[in-house]
Amino acid sequence: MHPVLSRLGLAAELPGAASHGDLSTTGPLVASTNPTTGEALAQVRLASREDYETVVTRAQEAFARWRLVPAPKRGEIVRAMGDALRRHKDDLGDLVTLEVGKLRSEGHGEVQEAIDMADFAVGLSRQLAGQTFHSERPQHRMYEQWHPLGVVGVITAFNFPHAVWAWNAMLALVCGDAVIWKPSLKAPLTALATHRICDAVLTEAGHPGVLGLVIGADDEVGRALVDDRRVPLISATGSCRMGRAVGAAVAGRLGRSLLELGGNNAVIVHSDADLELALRAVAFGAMGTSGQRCTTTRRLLVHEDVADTFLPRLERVYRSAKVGDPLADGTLVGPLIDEDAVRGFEHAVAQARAQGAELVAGGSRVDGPGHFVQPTLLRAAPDLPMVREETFAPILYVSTYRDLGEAIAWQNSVDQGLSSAIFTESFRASQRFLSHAGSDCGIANVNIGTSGAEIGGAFGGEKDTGGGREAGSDAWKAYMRRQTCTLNWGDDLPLAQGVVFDVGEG
Ligand code: UN1
Repeated sequence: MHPVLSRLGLAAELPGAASHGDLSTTGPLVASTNPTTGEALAQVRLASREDYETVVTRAQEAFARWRLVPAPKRGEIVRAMGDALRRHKDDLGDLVTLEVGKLRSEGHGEVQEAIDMADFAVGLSRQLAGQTFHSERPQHRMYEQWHPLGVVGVITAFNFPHAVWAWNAMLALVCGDAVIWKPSLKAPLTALATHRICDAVLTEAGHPGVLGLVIGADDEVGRALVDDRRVPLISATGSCRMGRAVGAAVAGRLGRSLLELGGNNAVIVHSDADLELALRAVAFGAMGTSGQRCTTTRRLLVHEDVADTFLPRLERVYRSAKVGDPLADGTLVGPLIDEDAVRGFEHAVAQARAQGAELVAGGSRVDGPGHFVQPTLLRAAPDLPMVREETFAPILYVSTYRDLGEAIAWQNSVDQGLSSAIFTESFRASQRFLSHAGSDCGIANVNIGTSGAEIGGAFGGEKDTGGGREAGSDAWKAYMRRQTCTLNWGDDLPLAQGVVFDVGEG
């Protein structure tokens, strides 16, 4: 067994559900494999429908007590959680790399993102503030307050197997909610290790069961969670297809969903761009995490005037980028998550070429163990059907433009609306991009790439990206219920809107 797993207390065979301590689960065994080598890291016995029931029952009981803890005290426990993550940062970061294949610095960056979320949530625990309003009625007062919501379901994808849970869980915890996590079956070990570290802190503080984990099949455990009226909020990160199904199911029971789905993000390199910055940002955005971020740069729109300078440089970067072991120094492109992802890559490249795209660099899988592909650059008309699709792989479609209005329209022409960026030195161009008639995405950057957002702002996007906002800003409001309170301290009962309703008593 890999030493990182032993250091994190993980065994070769693990139960796929946990709340206070692990449960002995009853589903089939699945292996978690290292995408770099194709070797199994450990096996997890999946949670069944009944195991889910145990976790949700415990979560409900735990919520009833947890919501009574003052929010700043909940914040202190979240602070201890952040400290526990700090202590395990190296091992957890390496585990992320082992299990999903992102570069070591990105694996460690993910744990840092969770620590940042904990810090953010600690501050927030003293700021869960509502507004007060002036009543139209004399001697009346109106205000709103925010109460804990209940048990929150968090569904996460393989590509951010640690941080995205933290975006949700750290907020939900200071808001007074219990959390049930259903992680991707492609990254169960990271979920187990993360859960155990954070659950130990809560349990020691006297709150077992506030955090629950169910690792199980989508059509069994996922379905049960999404359909469960005891879970008022489902926060789901993943594909647009998944989000459509989850959103419809949760809406069907009039629950609340927070969706963070696919992106088809573009970078515009304008005629006056700092090409050095643009080059580095496009390379990281498009090749980083092997193109498996929802924020990955998938489309590049380059102004005609700089295309002949910029594109050959980009091509050289693509040809020289080192593909290989994500734990090794110097690697820029690690593996895709599995064989299905490699097939998706091959299909996309073949389809784009059949539709008229021209291959500039890459285009093939890399032979050998593991699921490696070459970072791939294609010249393609911006309206090709394949360019409009999100393929979770390092494929970048490049087009040129003459007019900025046309580039912004192309950037907005896809179904998704997550992240966008422009590289320009021009005040006018950047302001046009950021204006209400500019980018239609949830994230719009100037001289910064599409990926790698900080946690301080709200994260999410429009259209098929699902409309949810997670992490910073006021994203916490999704995890609470708002109550409007009107108080009468006078000795009369005036009605709003001047309505008169005089009753007599006989
Ligand atoms: C995702 O891919 O689901 O902005 C999230 C970024 C990261 C989060 C990506 N902080 O690229």
